Parts: sequence; C-alpha cells; structure tokens
Amino acid sequence: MPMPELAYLSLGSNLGDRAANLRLAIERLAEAGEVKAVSSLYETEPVEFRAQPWFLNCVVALETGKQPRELLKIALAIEEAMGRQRSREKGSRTVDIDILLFGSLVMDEPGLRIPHPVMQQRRFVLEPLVEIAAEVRHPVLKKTARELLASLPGGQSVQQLAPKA
Ligand code: PH2
Ligand code: MG
Ligand code: MG
Repeated sequence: MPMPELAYLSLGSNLGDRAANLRLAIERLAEAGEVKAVSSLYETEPVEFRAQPWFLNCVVALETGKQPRELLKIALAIEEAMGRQRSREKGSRTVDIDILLFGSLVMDEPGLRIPHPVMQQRRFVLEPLVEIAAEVRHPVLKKTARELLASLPGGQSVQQLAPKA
C-alpha cells in the first residue's frame, strides 16, 4: 500500500432520511480507508441550484491508501448503490460525496479536480471543515480552512445540528 494520505470529503443529502443517508455513506467509506473524524451535521440552504429541498451536509476526514481516482470511484459507487439519480446537475440527491482535499495534492483532470474547485465559496463545506480541521491548508490558495471561512461573504444559511445522542 502506498503511504496513506489524509483526505477530506464533503457529503450532502437532500432526499429521504437525510441523516440516515449520511450515516450509511460514512459507514461505507470504510471501504476506502479509515474514517478519522466526522463533523456535526449541518442543515444548509441549497446554493447554485436553489429550487430544491434543504440539505444536510457534513465533512469527513478519511485516511486512505487509495489513489485519488480509486477513491473517486468508490465514492461514486456508494452514491449509485444508495440510489442516486442524476436527473439534473446539482439537483436533489440521496447522497453526494465530493473530494475536497487529498493531502496537499493538486490535480486537474477531466472529472477530478483536487482541491474541489469551488470549496472556498461554499459555507456548507467550510463550516464543517473548520469544525474538524480548522488549520488544514488549501494547497493552491495557501490559506487554512479557518481563513477561507473568515473571508466568505455572508448569505448562505448553515446551521449546526445538535450532536445525536
Ligand atoms: N451541493 C451542490 C449544489 N448545492 N447546496 C447545499 N446546501 N449543499 C450541497 O451539498 C450542495 C448544494 C452540488 O453538489
Ligand atoms: Mg457536490
Ligand atoms: Mg458530487
């Protein structure tokens, strides 16, 4: 196995039992490595395509020996197994799993850009990321998650939910 890397993933759901969907997806990520941290769940207003139900979002730290392509493949297979339909880009989904960061790797290939190209614009990504990894650094922007969050304009509603007992 190559040296494991610490990857950060953003998960979102806005169909069905959203919390159960996120929990199941996180369990299944064990296939790709060891889950090191999971943020709280956040109730978030849809952005970009706004005419859809509100999301639950969270961020997961995953230690993985997989290559980024393999990790993406596993993420897409989990989405598919959980019944994701791609009827509209950025539309409703049972679960979406996006790679945010993969160590300090920078790559830009069709279908796979790391860091995630718009993570720095998304409060629903940065709030949970800061909760579990405030000092993680964006390898292109050279800013920490905390700094990226601090420079976001207001607007998008993101509410941390109380931890589940
Ligand atoms: N995902 C999108 C587009 N818009 N909005 C919220 N609040 N949460 C998401 O996960 C989300 C979104 C595309 O993947
Ligand atoms: Mg997404
Ligand atoms: Mg996605």
